[in-house]
Amino acid sequence: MAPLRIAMIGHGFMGAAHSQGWRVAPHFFDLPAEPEMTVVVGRNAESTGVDAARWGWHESASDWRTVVTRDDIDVVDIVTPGDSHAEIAIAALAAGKHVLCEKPLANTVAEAEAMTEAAANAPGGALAMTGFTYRRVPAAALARDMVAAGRIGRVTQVRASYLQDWLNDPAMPLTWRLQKEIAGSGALGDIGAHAIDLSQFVTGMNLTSVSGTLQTIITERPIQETSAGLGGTGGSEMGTVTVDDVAHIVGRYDSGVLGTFEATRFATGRKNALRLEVSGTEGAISFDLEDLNSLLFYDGTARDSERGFTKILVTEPVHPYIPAWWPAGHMLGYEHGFSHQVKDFVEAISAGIQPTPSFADGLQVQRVLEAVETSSAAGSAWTAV
Ligand code: SOE
Repeated sequence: MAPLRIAMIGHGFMGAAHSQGWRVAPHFFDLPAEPEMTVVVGRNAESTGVDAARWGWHESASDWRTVVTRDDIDVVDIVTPGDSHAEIAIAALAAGKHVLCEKPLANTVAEAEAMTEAAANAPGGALAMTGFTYRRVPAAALARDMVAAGRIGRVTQVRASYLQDWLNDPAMPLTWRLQKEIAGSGALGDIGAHAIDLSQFVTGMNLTSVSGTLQTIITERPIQETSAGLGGTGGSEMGTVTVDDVAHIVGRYDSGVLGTFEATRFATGRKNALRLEVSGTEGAISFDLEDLNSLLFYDGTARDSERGFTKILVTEPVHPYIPAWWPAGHMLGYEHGFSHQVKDFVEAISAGIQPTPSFADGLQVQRVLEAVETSSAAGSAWTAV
């Protein structure tokens, strides 16, 4: 079987998650090519070496520019903060490498456009994909299948939210996710982008205009001294938070349907609740990432006396991705989405077909994010995407 030699650029939280995907997927799915975890790249040689060894990479390096042009690399996987996505992706695509890039695709629409252009003109059939991993949670994929099959009738309303609470603590330091020049935006791009993408994926509709309101709840935070998980520790010196903490959005899809969105990292008690409810003329589906093995389905065509949301345990062999894993009822977790992403990406590359979500799909979400920022700055005026 042909090897597919991977270079991963970045080694934070997402680096760990992507490594898990690359390492595990070939052992559970029959892939048409064999991913080889060739090299992981990070600025700090020592910590990159430690992570490379822990996660199963053959080597580590500190200069991404030399790595993305290496002859023994086929795929570049970008898991850095948003400010370096465009430069790395464009260089890798120009060198004919396939690219998987974390979400949001970039920090600005201009960058995302340049990346999409680079993907369209990449030499040697190089293909690019945006890492909206939650599309690959089996219950989310089932939701899409059910909506596409007409099980809830015509979609009439969408409500989506992505709720976390890790910024509630004022001692949480000023990490890169709180700095606009590195992250692009705050809750909006970090987690709101997932809610927007998932809603469009499940309904098959695209947002065309938005009215948004952004708010920063804690405007000053301790300058970061050590890092751990999403945070770390800060000192006594304070710095300014330059991104939103909360995003509220009303959006209109191309079908005319309205959707509401809330993205926040201040939803006390909510840890990683990406929720999507889609109402239709004949039923509804409801998904919550904090209960990711199940999907709620309301069948409005059932007998009056028997109507109610039914909890489908999405662990049956007939469900998306499940046959590769465990017997029914033996649950999956957060990390399985990354194996599913690898499976779909490798299959598309081997078949020479465009993987989804493409960079063009990532660009479309980027346009929504920018429209929300423009709208918020204009007193929440309705703004075209
Ligand atoms: C932190 O808010 C974070 O890790 C996001 O950056 C990810 O995109 C999301 O999947 C989980 O939460």
